[in-house]
Amino acid sequence: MKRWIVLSVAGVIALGLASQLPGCAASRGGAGASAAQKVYVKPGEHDAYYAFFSGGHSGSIYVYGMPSCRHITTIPVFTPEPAVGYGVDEESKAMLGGFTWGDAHHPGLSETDGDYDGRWLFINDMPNARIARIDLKDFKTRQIFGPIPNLSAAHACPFPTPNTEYVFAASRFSAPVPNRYVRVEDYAKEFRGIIAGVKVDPKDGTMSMGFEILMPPFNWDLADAGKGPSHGWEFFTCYNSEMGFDSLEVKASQAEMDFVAAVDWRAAQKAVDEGKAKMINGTPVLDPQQVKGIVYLFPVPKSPHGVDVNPSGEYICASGKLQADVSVYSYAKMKAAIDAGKFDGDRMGVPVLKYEDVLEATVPVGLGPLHTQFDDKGYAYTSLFLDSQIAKWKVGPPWQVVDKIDVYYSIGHLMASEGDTRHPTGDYVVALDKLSKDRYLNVGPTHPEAAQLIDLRGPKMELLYDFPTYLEPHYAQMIKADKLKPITVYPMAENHKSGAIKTAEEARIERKGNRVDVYGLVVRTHFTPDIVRVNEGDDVYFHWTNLEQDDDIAHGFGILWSSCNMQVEPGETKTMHWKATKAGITPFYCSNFCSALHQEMQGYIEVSPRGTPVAAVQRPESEKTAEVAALLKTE
Ligand code: RUQ
Ligand code: CUA
Repeated sequence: MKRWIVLSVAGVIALGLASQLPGCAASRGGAGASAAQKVYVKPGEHDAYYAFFSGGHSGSIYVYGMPSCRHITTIPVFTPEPAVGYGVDEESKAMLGGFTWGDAHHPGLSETDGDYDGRWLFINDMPNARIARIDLKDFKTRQIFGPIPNLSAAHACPFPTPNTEYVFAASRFSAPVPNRYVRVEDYAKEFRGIIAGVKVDPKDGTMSMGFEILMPPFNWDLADAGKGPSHGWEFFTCYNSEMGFDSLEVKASQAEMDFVAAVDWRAAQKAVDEGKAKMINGTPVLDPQQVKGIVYLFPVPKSPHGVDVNPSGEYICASGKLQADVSVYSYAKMKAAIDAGKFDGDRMGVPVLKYEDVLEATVPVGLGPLHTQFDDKGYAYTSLFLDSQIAKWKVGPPWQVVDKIDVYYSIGHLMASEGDTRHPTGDYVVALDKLSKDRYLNVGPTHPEAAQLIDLRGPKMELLYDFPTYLEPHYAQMIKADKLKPITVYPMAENHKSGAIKTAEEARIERKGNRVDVYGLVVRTHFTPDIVRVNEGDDVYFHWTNLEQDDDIAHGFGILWSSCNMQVEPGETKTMHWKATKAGITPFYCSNFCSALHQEMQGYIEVSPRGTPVAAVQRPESEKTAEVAALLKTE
């Protein structure tokens, strides 16, 4: 014991000496020390990239800074979030449409000319077949489109096209279209898959229905948009072309080949515009048995998962997840075979191209290839779920693996910096591991997921950093930070909300029958009005406007004994409903720390027994409004 202590003291001294000797850093700390420097962002400085991680079945988006791997914020999308009142105020509650969860898989940044443009982020809710649009000007969810009719879950979604003309959704499950009672045993006859093209308004990002295509009842899995020469096409993988409806883990792995579906979305939209679609549940659906030239299939070995188009748009990479290869297909060859009409029959009206007519190369990457990303030097990076590795390989002859790195553990997606664009930056790739096992302090049976930052700038991939994520990112995207210019306050001049007021004198409480509307202001450190008189049974709508135009001064509005709490950001107006169920006194307060007198920012709702006469219009006392008016002038 004593000897050990002596030795270890000597060791510490030796280490201390080494650290003072120039040039010894590498031998001392090894890769750890230099890796630490590569992720270190000094206090007060900013990261070079934003990374948007899907939150899986948490229904949210997690925002990280890269390379520091710091979690900056969470954007609520498909799930209520009480801290900010998402799903509590009337507008976001309506947007959630009665759902309280989503399963968010694949963030898709908007693109212009095939590069991320920093305008919007789209994200799918797989089970409820919805797509949300987040505005990157304020990092808020602004539209939730769906449930998309006729679609049983949207996994291959949203994968925007190079000018964000479309986002897509394809059914993970098949079901009767339109949905109706049938026997599950009649699967092959009665069930169908759907590929949906959702149009995006180029001005404001508003999504609307473009077209749907009736597909064979396979499980449609993932997608990617063509770019460059292949712009105008969207590619989808599938498994279960065997059309099994039970024990899929066995039945969906029987056939040697499944498929990629290639959709010519311009042709599909044209067919709809020419009236060739059938309306099903208010949605134009194209049937490939009748409408030709909109979709084709080509074979992919063994239940593929990911499909990824390389930056030049020439190659389509799909990996059979039960294989050890990535199959690389040539867009030019696919197009030539289509133009020559070289088909090998069809599946429910969708022409099938021959494997050997479209294949360019197979790359022996390792076991369980799932997804592929790209850099700026002509290399591809494929995640290997079974091997828990990433393989780096050359896009082009001799189509060989040049490097591999271990990840911890069981990688699903991987994402490269600007990795889905025509110009990936080649700086980093992040491994999104499905299992973290022992990598973090034990927090009980539910472990966090693990993400790992890997440096791509040297000749070999280098693991820089591990960081845990909450349940459960699938895909993520990384965009250069300087492409985003988020606002810090909502300009008051642009606030046209119907409940907004802009001066203290306009503050008032109006009654119509049982409905009471409170038009009020929140300003450091006062609610105007701070006394609200209503009757038992009233439906009270609070419209609070935060008149502040200072960075980071948000106020909260929380009502005791209720589920009512929300945040009102500078320049914003939000409306919240509260039911006066019981006579008595109910306090409310500012729930978001805003100033030294934050604790004083409070008020009372006085609820009188049913039938007590209450004024149709109440105004806060004039001396109080004058006080607030004076406060505003000094701002
Ligand atoms: S999927 S790995 Cu949506 Cu690949 Cu999860
Ligand atoms: Cu306003 Cu705290």
